Amino acid sequence: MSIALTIAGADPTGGAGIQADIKTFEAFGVMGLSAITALTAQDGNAVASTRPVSPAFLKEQISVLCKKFKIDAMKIGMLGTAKNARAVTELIKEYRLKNIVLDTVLRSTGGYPLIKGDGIKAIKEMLAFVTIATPNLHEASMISGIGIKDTEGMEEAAKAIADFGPRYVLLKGGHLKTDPVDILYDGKKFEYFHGKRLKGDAERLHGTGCILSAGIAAGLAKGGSAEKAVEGAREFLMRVLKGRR
Ligand code: PXL
Repeated sequence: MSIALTIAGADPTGGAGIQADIKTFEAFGVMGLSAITALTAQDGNAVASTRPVSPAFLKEQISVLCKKFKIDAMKIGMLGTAKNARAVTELIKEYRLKNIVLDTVLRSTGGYPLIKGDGIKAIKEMLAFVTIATPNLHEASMISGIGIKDTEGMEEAAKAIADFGPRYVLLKGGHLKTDPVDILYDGKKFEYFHGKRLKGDAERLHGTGCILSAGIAAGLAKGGSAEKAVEGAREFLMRVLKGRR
């Protein structure tokens, strides 16, 4: 059985974070390991507060797992603090970890910050070591410094983010005013994944980024290409959303 590790925050509602990632790994038939970056108190609509763990303890959780298991792929989500992000980057180098999906989480849908300190700088430093970064429009703007209104802006921002070193950038256009489209950039060409506008409140859409990035990591763990992993994760996410009210 392939093994995937999620490094992310805990969501008591189970809709996002570690809990959503483990459920996703299971659905893909991949064994799921987890290292918790932070606890959150939330109700699926709004985050009330967060308690990041220390970088030393986060490193210990990951190191213990790396020594025991052969990790085929990993997903990194909410990091809690810039210090935690730097700790994870150090471990990626130390254990030469591969097949890494970085969901560049900066804040919750409701606007609550999910990384304290200079999170953007720490995430930029991590980008050089990841396989696929999956920013949404807001995160892509913050990382690239480019305001994004349309797919042209998305392509420009994807190129700027690719300059930090990830092998692929999947820029998620779910918040576009037009029909949503995700754009996968491999450093040379763009692949468009068209979707339908999803109806629903924040609660229904809570955790969609987590599920997508975990699904991609599961696809990579099983040995699939980045393109196929993105396709598989998008299909899985659509099925999950259809089952939600
Ligand atoms: O979707 C961003 C996110 C990631 N991780 C955790 C979260 C959230 C949003 O609320 O709670 C743990």
